[in-house]
This record gives sequence, C-alpha cells and structure tokens, in this order.
Amino acid sequence: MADTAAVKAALRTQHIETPSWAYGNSGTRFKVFAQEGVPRDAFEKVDDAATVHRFTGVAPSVALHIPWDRVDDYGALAKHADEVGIALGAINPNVFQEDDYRLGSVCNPDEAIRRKALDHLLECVDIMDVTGSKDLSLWFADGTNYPGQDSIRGRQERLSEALHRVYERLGDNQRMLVEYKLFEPAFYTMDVPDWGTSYAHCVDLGPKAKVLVDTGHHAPGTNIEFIVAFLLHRDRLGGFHFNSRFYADDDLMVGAADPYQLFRIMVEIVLGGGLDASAGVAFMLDQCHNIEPKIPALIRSVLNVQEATAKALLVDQDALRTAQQNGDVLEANAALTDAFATDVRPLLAEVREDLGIDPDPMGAYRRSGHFDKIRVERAGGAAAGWGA
Ligand code: PSV
Ligand code: MN
Repeated sequence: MADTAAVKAALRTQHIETPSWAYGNSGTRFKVFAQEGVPRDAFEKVDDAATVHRFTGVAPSVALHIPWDRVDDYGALAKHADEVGIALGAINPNVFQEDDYRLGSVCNPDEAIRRKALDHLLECVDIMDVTGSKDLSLWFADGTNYPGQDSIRGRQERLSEALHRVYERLGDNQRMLVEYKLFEPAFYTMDVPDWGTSYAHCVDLGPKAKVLVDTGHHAPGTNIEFIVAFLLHRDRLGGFHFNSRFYADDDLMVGAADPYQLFRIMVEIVLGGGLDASAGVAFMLDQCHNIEPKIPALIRSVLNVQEATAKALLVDQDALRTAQQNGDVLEANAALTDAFATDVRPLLAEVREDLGIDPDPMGAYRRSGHFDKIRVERAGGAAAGWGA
C-alpha cells in the first residue's frame, strides 16, 4: 500500500508550469476565434498564470515565448511575476515565424539566416539571465518538404553547430531542452523528428542538454511511456510539454484524449524517481484553447496532470515488484489498473486544503467572478495572440 502522507507530500510539491501563449487568442489555419478577457500583453499573461496558480496551488511559474512576450524590461516582468506570486519559467525562442525562416532557421542553407537564428537563441539566454529562468526550450520548425530539397546530413551538421554555440553560452544553472516533433510544419523531413535525434544531440552536447517530450509530437500508437522511462533512466529527460491529441499536434487539454496514457507516463515518472526535485523534470503544459475559455481550461489541465500523478503515486510498488519477480503478468498489470481506477479526487481535495486553497478549483474559479472582472477590464486594446 502506498503511504498516503508521502503521496500527499509529493502532490503538494509537484509544480506544473503553464505557457504564456495558452492565455492568448489562438486557432487553426482556418480561424482564430477571439475571446473576451484575453490578455493584451506579457504582464497580463503573467496575471492569468498567477490566477491559475491561485486556484490550483501547484502552478507557480509561467513559460515565455519570445518574441510573443517581448518586453522592454524583463527585470520588470520578473518583478511583476513575483508581486503576483509566481516566477518566470522556461524561455522558448521563436525561430519559425519570420519570412527568413522559409527554409529553416539554424539548419537553413543560408549562413546569414543561420546566424540570425543563432543570435536570437543567444538573446534568449541573455533574457534568462535577467528573468532567472533555468530552461531554454528549443523547438525547431526546420525540415524539408521534398526529397532532394536539401542535404539531410548537412542540416544535421548545421543543427549541431548551432546547438554547440548555445550550449557554450549557458550559465552554470541553466539548461537547454531539445524538443522533437515528427512532422509539421515540414512534411518530408523534420531536422529533429524524434527523441533519438534529440537524445543523440544532447549526449554530444553534455549534461546540461536534455530531451523535451511534447506529448503531442509522436506518431499515433507511439509508446510515450517507454520513451519517458528510457530518458529518465539515462538522466536525459528534461521535461514535458503536456497536451493531448486525437490526430496530430492537436494541443488539446492534457488528459482529455487519453487519461490512461497520461497515467502510464506518470507511472514511469514515479517509478524512475522523476518527481524528486533532483531529477530536474520540468512539468510544463503546451496547449492552445481555441474554443474553450482559457483560464478554466488551464486549471482543468493542471488538475488532470495532478490526478494522473496521484494515481501513479498510489500504485502499490511492493505488489508490483513481487508480481513482476514472480512473472505474474495479471497481478503486475492489476497493480497499475487498480491505481488507475481509484477516485483520487477526495485525496486531492485534502491536498488543496493543506495548501490553503479551495478543494474545488473549477467551481471556485467559476464562483469568483474573476472572468467578469477581466472581461470588463480588458475590453479595450489588442488581445494577444500568435505573433502578437
Ligand atoms: C511546436 O508545435 C510546439 O510544440 C513548440 O513547443 C512551440 O514552442 C509551441 O508548440 C508553440 O505553440
Ligand atoms: Mn511543445
């Protein structure tokens, strides 16, 4: 039996980082549906992240995307975050939204464009120095659409060169997380299509380079928990971009499509010691709320990660090990399915009471009147969105 006090303690300390871009307007290539009360700048996005933290108690940082969150004074933004009770988290450079990047960024055949992209990555490390951010989250839209378009090997060499330059610039307490994605926007080759490519580059670079697993970036049917277990075992799991998908990179709320997959991932995290702060696994969300209200969607997402974590912590590890040792397939499997079938909501309500917050975050947010307040306060001005 899992020790309830230890389970609750672990749940109180697990931190889930929300992404600034999830608070702004977003959509598909068909339509962006504007919503009311959407933040108009990085400061208001930080305010919204602080609201999610206030109602969940476990989301004390917000990731930034540059230049979407560009401000004149990052020190002032960090101070603002501190004043509203959170911290600035991972910095995500953006080397995919300019005309220059049509053929890629750090892998582009044009040396001047590669230099421009590298300068932006280095600028983002400068920003980390000011914000106190620990992680640089690197995702490259680089790739090709047609066989023969460019040299696959040449692009790997250019990628490696840029990654080394960034790695050399990192401070002692800074890391780089290398995210992979199977396809999109490139459709023939992506330059970092899978965890193996990311892992190989990280191993070349050194211990401050880790793999970032975005749960929406795999082929259907991929066993993500295997990847998680492998990377954690090799001390190369930097963290997650959680979201869920039905078809491609849907960026839906984590745990919405397949809560059992999320549970299986969290089981590997728990069994591999990934919840300990020393493991350095960053639990971040990377989502877009195109049709649902954003702050409650992020609250719901944080709760979904917590529920999966709570169930994973409830796995009877002694029973699991004994069954595995005895080759008892059904009992071993039952150790997982029993935990998954547990209703952890009462346990999480107690955790929230321990944290001094309302045990029902969704209801508390609804009752708070916060949405009506921001709807009025933010009636004027341009709402933030992709590219804003
Ligand atoms: C790319 O699809 C990605 O997952 C990267 O993490 C980007 O930074 C983010 O989405 C942008 O929404
Ligand atoms: Mn991502």
